[in-house]
Amino acid sequence: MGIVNVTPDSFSDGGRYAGPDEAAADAVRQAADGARIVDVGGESTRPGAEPVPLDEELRRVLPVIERLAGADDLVVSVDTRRPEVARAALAAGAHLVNDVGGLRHPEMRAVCAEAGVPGVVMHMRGTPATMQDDPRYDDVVAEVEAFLNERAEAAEADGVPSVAIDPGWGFGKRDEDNVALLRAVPRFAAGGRPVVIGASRKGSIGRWGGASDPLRRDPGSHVVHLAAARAGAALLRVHDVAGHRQALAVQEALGDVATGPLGRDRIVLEGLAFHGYHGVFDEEARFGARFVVDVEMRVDLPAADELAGTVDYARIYDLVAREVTGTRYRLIEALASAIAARVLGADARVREVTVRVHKPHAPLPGVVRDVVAEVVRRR
Ligand code: HH2
Repeated sequence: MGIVNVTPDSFSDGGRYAGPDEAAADAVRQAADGARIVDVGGESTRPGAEPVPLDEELRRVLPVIERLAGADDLVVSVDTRRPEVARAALAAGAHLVNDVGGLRHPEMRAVCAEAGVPGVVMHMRGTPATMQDDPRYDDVVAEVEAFLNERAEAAEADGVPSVAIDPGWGFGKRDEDNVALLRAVPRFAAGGRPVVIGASRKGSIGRWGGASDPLRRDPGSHVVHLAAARAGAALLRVHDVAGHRQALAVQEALGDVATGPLGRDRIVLEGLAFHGYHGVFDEEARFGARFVVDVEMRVDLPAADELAGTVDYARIYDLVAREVTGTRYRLIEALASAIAARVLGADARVREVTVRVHKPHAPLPGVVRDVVAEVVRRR
């Protein structure tokens, strides 16, 4: 997700564009660099920022979104806390709403539900004006997780078709809170909702990396976002799209040289069979079919003969069973990746997991022995 801040005062790139033509052209360039989504925002939410008037926010974002409407292969997101802005942006051609307010406003949820578009729920402590005034948590991961689950469930109950969750890097967080939340990405992803991380050029990176100028924080942003991707984040909100694309591609090419040892040993559960209701057709939702799952985990197995020291495969079986029978997915690859996220979230000792979902009775017009989707996810 590339960032298009149409603001005079964003912390790293405020005042970047002379007008909407330049902002729209930059969005198209970011898409060419590999962004799948461009996030257009008209209000800075940096620490200490005051809200901008509604008509000013509209005046900033709408001309850019109008210019992007209909562009091929470009998903446009609007970064706003206001239902009025979200509604106008969707009418102008935006496809998704990114709300740093966490879709707390009922009207915001109604706007997404009526338009049938997904929303991003982000966690923030307080408001941008006050959020960095000595934030403290008893257990930051548990508190953020409870908030995200509650807000996402409320949005889904109100008819928002899909919800991504974002722990809100730097939004009322100390440096150590950001680290704890990054470590917890597999736990957030295990809930099945796509996880967003947006650390790009933010203060922690400047402090750790000795870079007071936000424009010099891209290398540190790459490091945070590579870790987030390895942990299972589905979306990275970034300024430097080309740089992130390159860093992700190199990480992929290096395999375990980049990610650390995978674990010498394997635990494999093979041929777990269930009746599930996955598929794109209505009949599949109604009658269901047989799905078979294999899970292969890379771990370092202990020498001692103790269950507590190893991955309990009965627990893994239970979570696969719950995912296959409890939730309906249209795609078996989505089911496979949800299972992989759950496995990584269930046990920190699993370094990598391969999940195969077989759909031997896939509705196809000829004789087929099997259809399989395989995903590999690494911590
Ligand atoms: N961060 C910012 C704005 N919107 N949305 C999500 N989902 N996650 C984030 O971490 C996030 C966000 C703040 O960054 P930026 O847009 O670069 O700066 P500013 O708020 O000053 O415009």
